[in-house]
This record gives sequence, C-alpha cells and structure tokens, in this order.
Amino acid sequence: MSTWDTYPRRPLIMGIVNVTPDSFSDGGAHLAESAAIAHGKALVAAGADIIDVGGESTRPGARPISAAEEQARVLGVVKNLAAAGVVVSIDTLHAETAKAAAELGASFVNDVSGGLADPAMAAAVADAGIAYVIGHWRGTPQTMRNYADYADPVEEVCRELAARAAAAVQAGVPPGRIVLDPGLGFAKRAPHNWHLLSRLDRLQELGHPVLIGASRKRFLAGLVPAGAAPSGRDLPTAVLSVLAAQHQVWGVRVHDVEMTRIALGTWAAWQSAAGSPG
Ligand code: PMM
Repeated sequence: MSTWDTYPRRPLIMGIVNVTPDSFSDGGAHLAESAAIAHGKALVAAGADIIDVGGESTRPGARPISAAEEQARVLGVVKNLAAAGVVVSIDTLHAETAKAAAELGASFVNDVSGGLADPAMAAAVADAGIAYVIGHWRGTPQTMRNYADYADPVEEVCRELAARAAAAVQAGVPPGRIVLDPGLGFAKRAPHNWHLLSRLDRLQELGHPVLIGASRKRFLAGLVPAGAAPSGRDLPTAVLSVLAAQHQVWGVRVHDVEMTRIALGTWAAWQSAAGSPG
C-alpha cells in the first residue's frame, strides 16, 4: 500500500468528462459516447475517485441546450460507468437530467448554479437520495460577466452559498449530503477567484465539505507562457490542488487526473511523514 492509499486526509479527485462540443478546454474531445466512456475509465485508472460527466458547456457565452439534448449526450456514459462500478457525478443544471442520471446509478448531482437554474433541482436531488454539489454563480453563462461585481467577494459568495444550501435542506436534502463549491470563474474575475482560494477557511465555516474547480481556468493563464493551450494550465492547477489539500478541502475537480494524483501523492507522503516518528 502506498502513502496515498493509507493517508486519511487526502482530498478526493473528481475527474472531468465533458461530453460537449464546446467546453472551453476539452470541447469535442469526448463527444462520442464510446470515447467519453473510455476517457472516464482512463481517468479512474489514473487515480480519479469520482467521474463528473457533463453534457452542457457553462463557459461564459455558451449556448444553453435542452434537457433532452443533454441527456442524449450523457446518460449512456453515466449508465456504462456506474455499471462498471465507477462513482459518477452528473454535472447538470436540469432537474430532469439529474433524476435520470440518479436512476442509472449516479452518486452525485453537480449543479454549478446551486439550484438557481432549475427550481425543481433540490427536490429532485432529495427524492433521488444522492449527494448534492452546490456551486456558486450569478446570472447565467450568457450574463454572468455582468455580475462579477463584489464589495467583499468572500463574504458575498459565502452568504449566497449558505442561502442555496439552506434552500436545498428546505427541499429535503440532508445537510450531510451537501458539498459546497465557490464556483471559480462563474461571475468572478481573477482577483475574486484568488480571494476565495485564500479564504477556504471561511467557506469551510459554513459546515459543509468544499470542492474546488480551478482546472485550466482562465485566471491561471497569466501564470504560464503567453499563448499556451488550456492544458498548459495543468501545472498551476496541480499546485492549487496541493494548496487546497493543505487547507483540508474535500475534493478537487480536474482535467489532468494523473498530474493531480502525482502532486497530491507527493503532498500526502510529506504529510504522512510529518505525522509519524519515522
Ligand atoms: N467548472 C466547470 C464545470 N463544472 N463544476 C463544479 N462543481 N465546479 C466548477 O468549478 C466547475 C464545474 C467549468 O467547465 P469545465 O468542465 O470545462 O471545467
């Protein structure tokens, strides 16, 4: 057994499978069902604990799609991966898609709108009896740039996330099944994202596990050579995952699972030695 297997306080790695033609960093790469399934299994082999399957791009300006179009993209992937024993999360804004994915074996609903996009979402998650990742956003992908305006980003995001969590509990989701995500890049500019990362303790005071989704996002672009492809941001993403681990996050949502696994494995080896006499 490696340190990784035995270290109890490591974050979970959520690997991303975008079954979309237009996601900002990997759009089109896994659009065919068979390619998406193979990619999910490869991410598990590389160390992912959870596979997050999404069929609708939520990047700024993305075209919204119907629940039916989304389901045609993702449900076969969810079904296959869940049947193979993979812990699956469905990344969706649509309650109908969440319900259908739960019936096929999904264990998490990952809703970047925290229930704001579809008022039926929280009740659907409660009925399905699965876990709920509540993300922070404002507006919609079409309008969110106009809402990236904060006097105090940390306090405002915490307040708005707490309200979404309370609404989910009111709809019947047990508090112990709720994970919170500050929604980096969703109605946030780079300084807002950095402030939120620097105050994970404040987010954790809300009493729920915290998931961070920084992978390949634009606020990392200034840290790598100009003109680098989004995958060129995997190194700063991995560094962020280690820093987030040091701050006891529950999970990190990433594209490059292998690099994340190596980075977090290095961190876990250090942490384990620090806690043992040698
Ligand atoms: N970011 C994207 C999509 N889904 N889900 C969670 N929980 N947190 C995020 O930050 C997040 C997300 C952005 O698009 P991508 O799938 O291309 O990374």
